[in-house]
Amino acid sequence: MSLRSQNKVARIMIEGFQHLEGYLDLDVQRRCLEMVHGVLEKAPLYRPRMPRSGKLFSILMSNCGDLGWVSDKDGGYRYQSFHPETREPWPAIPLAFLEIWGKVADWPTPPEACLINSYSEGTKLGSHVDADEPEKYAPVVSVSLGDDAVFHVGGSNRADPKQRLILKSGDVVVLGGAARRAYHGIDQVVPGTSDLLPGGGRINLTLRRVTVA
Ligand code: MD6
Ligand code: FE
Repeated sequence: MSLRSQNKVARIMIEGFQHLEGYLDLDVQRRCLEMVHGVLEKAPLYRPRMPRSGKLFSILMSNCGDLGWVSDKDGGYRYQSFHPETREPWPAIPLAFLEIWGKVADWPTPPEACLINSYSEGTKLGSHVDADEPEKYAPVVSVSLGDDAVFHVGGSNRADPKQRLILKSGDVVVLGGAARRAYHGIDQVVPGTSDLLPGGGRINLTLRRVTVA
């Protein structure tokens, strides 16, 4: 029996969790990155604030799609149709991202939101459940570009044991089924592990269905 099947290097076993390693080849990753840059020209990255405390996130964010996920001190976590700083409507979701959803989501309607997370060295994303979408059953599809990230995923209670895996550039993760309600986050981004982004760092896209069709 190999080490892997003996559980020394365990595969994540949560119903509805899929880690599609190397799903996007380098050419597609480069095209996706160009499209991200196109979106960010119209909807620049900004640093959101936590609800109530007003504490700044360590990562930068933007969105494309009819709806974008935003957070600030007074309004809290929510979806809205415009950029919180420019007040302009979010740009459309590029076709290439819609195609990824079409291939992996197994869901009849298209995503309405694509959140863009940008990590520089030393930034992380605390453990959370994606729970701000009225549509609770559609999966969330995530695309990783750039440096490796240490991702954790646990159960539906914050204290449940967590499993960790490395997300590499071109990996796609699907959180559907029970995994849709699982706590997850990014512990760290490992510098110098990819040269896709000229200055290093990592970009993650999460595609979501927000409204109940
Ligand atoms: C990230 N990802 O990879 C953060 N959420 O930067 C998420 O928070 C996430 O990977 C829902 C579904 C998949 C994810
Ligand atoms: Fe998430």
